[in-house]
Amino acid sequence: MLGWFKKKLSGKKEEAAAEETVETADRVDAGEESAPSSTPGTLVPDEVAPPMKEPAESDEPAEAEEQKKPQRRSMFQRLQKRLGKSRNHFVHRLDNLFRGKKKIDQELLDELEEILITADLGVSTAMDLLDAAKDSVKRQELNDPQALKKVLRDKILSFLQESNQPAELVLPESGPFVIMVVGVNGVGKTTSIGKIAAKFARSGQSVLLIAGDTFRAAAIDQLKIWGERVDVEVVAGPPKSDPSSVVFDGVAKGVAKDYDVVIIDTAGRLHTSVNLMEELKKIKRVIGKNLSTAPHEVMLVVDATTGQNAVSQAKLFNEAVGITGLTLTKLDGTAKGGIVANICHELKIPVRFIGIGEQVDDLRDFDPEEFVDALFSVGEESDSV
Ligand SMILES: Nc1nc2c(ncn2[C@@H]2O[C@H](COP(=O)(O)OP(=O)(O)O)[C@@H](O)[C@H]2O)c(=O)[nH]1
Ligand SMILES: [Mg+2]
Repeated sequence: MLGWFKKKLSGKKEEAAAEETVETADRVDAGEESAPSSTPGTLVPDEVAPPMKEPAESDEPAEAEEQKKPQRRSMFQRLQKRLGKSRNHFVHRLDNLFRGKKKIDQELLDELEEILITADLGVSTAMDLLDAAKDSVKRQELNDPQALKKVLRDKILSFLQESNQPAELVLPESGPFVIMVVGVNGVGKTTSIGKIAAKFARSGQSVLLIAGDTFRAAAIDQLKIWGERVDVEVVAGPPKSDPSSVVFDGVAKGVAKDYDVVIIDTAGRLHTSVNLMEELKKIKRVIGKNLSTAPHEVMLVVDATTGQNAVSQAKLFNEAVGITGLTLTKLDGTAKGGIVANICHELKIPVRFIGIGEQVDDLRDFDPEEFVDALFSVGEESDSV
């Protein structure tokens, strides 16, 4: 686990929030399991919760350990299910390749190469994986094709882990934690902001949202609707107003009223537009005027269904505003789950969250191990069905 904002949680909010609200969020698990559960070190608990305004039912707090397991398991299965398409596409093809094969020969390696290259891992990541597989074979570690699957799993995991850095490294000593959210239109910025706000709010943090996407009235309204839904405040200006001045006012309010977390939505016209990048740079500078250390996180949201395009977006936004964390959305609707490995391997930017649906609880803390397990166990599950 990334332990997102652990430090902040263990600070002033410790008593009020840490124990009680982590439990609150966890124990109301959309009816799948009623067991209380919490993930140590995670401020933004990743368990399913009901619609925000519903009061949490009381619960016995701490027979947790035993009861956690089934709940974790159900969360894992949910992730597994949502990643279904990716699993079918990639891991399933691996399973088909390995099934019935007794030895690793050139033909198998050629087919493996084709699967990896077409799995949206990107050519260089696919080649690195293939090299790892060939190396293991050469070193006589392997003779059984199934063992090759494990080599691939472990290598993908190492790609995901190498970019994994806790966000608490950049947490401010005092004042709000400011997240600037960027990304092209339609990737899921506003939706993800709503979901992230819900996570913080459930953890007892005060959250302020800023509607920095001022180009369309609908974009402002959409953020306001999320604000109401998850019960957090939204600062917005009139449509077409200067985004920098809305952001300036919003951050000023966040500092003056001592919010814990401030999340800024921005416009996302095509990344090929020079103006957008210039505008984002300006917004970033303006954020720092009221709080010199901010933004503490520049989060890029990318849509996993766009495959390699997500990687080129990440490169462009990174050059313009310096991306410190990623949210990868729509992993529920794509066979391109391999893109996660590619992004981590090529860009070395940590993935903070993954979106696996449109609802408020469809955003998960990204956990490399859990992700790889969900991806790779898909094949196993479909075998047994
Ligand atoms: N299936 C799915 N849809 C998502 C996810 N995240 C966002 N969306 C949908 O993507 C569409 C665009 O989202 P929006 O937040 O408006 O994107 P923005 O233009 O970047 O702010 C909306 O219909 C969202 O409901 C996700 O993880 N899975
Ligand atoms: Mg939006």
